[in-house]
Amino acid sequence: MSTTPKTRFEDDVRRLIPALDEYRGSDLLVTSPIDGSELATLRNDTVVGVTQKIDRAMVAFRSWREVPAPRRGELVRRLGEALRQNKEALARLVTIECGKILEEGRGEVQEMIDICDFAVGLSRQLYGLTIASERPNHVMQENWLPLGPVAIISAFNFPVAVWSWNAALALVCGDPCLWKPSHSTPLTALAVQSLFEEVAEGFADAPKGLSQVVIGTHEQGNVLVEDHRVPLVSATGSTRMGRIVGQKIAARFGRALLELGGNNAIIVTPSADLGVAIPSILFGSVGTAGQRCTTTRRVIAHRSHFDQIFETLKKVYLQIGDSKVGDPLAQGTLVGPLINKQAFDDMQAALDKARRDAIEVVGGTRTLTESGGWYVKPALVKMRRQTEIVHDETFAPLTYVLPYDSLEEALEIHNDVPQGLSSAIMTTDVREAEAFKRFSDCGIANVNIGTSGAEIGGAFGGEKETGGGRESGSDSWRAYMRRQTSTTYFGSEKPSLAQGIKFEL
Ligand code: UN1
Repeated sequence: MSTTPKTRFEDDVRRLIPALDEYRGSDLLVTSPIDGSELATLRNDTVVGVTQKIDRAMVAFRSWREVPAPRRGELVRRLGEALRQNKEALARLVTIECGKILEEGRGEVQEMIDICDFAVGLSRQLYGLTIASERPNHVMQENWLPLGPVAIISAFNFPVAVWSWNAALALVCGDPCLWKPSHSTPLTALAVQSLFEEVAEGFADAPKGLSQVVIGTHEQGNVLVEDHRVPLVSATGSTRMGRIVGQKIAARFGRALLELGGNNAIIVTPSADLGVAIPSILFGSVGTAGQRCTTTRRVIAHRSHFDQIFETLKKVYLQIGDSKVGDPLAQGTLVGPLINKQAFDDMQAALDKARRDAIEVVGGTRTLTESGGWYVKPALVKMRRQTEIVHDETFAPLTYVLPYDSLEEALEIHNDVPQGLSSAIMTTDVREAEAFKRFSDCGIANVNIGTSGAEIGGAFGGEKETGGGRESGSDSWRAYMRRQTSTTYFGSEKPSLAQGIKFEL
């Protein structure tokens, strides 16, 4: 697949990171999952270096919070414009660095543009309340004020979009950003940082250090997590990571916004329109090579069409495995590589466990071994019941198909996993749809729409081990500000006390 492995993507990296040489070092080898070729070797930030970046963010905060919010929005509008102009090149770099197909790379950059547009509007709508006071000549207000530097710890699978959901909101809210990208995808972060810096340089109100990138692993991330000057840490990744980060932040009374694992299911009822259900299951299950937190991992199908649905999916899974797995830059590819060997090993381990109780296993084997990347044929597993392994999130294209007899049972199976991110039901029965929305314990509950591919306008996140955070649309911006209740007395009489208390000399 690759011609000259070491140089194949050099131009793509250079085009978006003109100052690449400044970041070079010998700590962090960055490779492309497409063919294993080296993209760059970077220098990690030192612990002292990260602390200095927090110092800089604190200085930036002092001036940025004084800039009127609509003006802060103007900076984000310009960032959105820069992203529009560089959409194709950045999408390509996303594909090169994390392996998702180019079409999805474009979708990811589009999500960044969308959230910038959203945040620009928001910059004129950071509304507080006026509250009726129980006392004469008093007015009560709720004010929303900038919070401080926000740490954004992001994962490899959405290497740039997740930053933008946080950063676009944080910036209009008056907060500087410190971004610790996944150690697998630091180059896309540096590319976005370069775009940001170019925009910020032409914007007199933007202080130095308004957005900074921290390169490294969990060691560098930990400095952000433990520093009390960082009031909010927004972390996306595994439940394992979230459990550690969440506890550390709680110990210093910081605020954590956690987006952790998912184990998303689609219930397919007898009334489902299969012309709607099957494509939704496919995109949700094998899209992004099963490496979205919203990936469909379980299909819970009514026993009356359990076999039929499995057979229909099996046919398409085999077809995809034979002809649609490959170079994510090539047209026609639907499934790119896994991020690394570990992801492949984890998938094989899950399949080994699943086989013990499975009725049938389709796909799941390695393919394109000569490519230098970890490519797999998507796996479809027909299960008798929801065994222990089905409770785990395996970050790969591995879909379990489970039977159910009554809607009540389907809902029980649905909620009986530790994660609570996304969910869906395929039905043409309004009663089933409404019952599902009320009963699903997930942050996202869709009807006749798959589990992945949420729009930015809604609040994104989930319950239980998914971590409870909400980012992106709706009123998620509130997480990036501090709420203040203020009561003002504007009368000239002796002021009265609340609750009718008399306190006379
Ligand atoms: C993720 O996988 O971390 O809803 C985010 C979706 C995308 C975001 C996924 N908009 O699938």
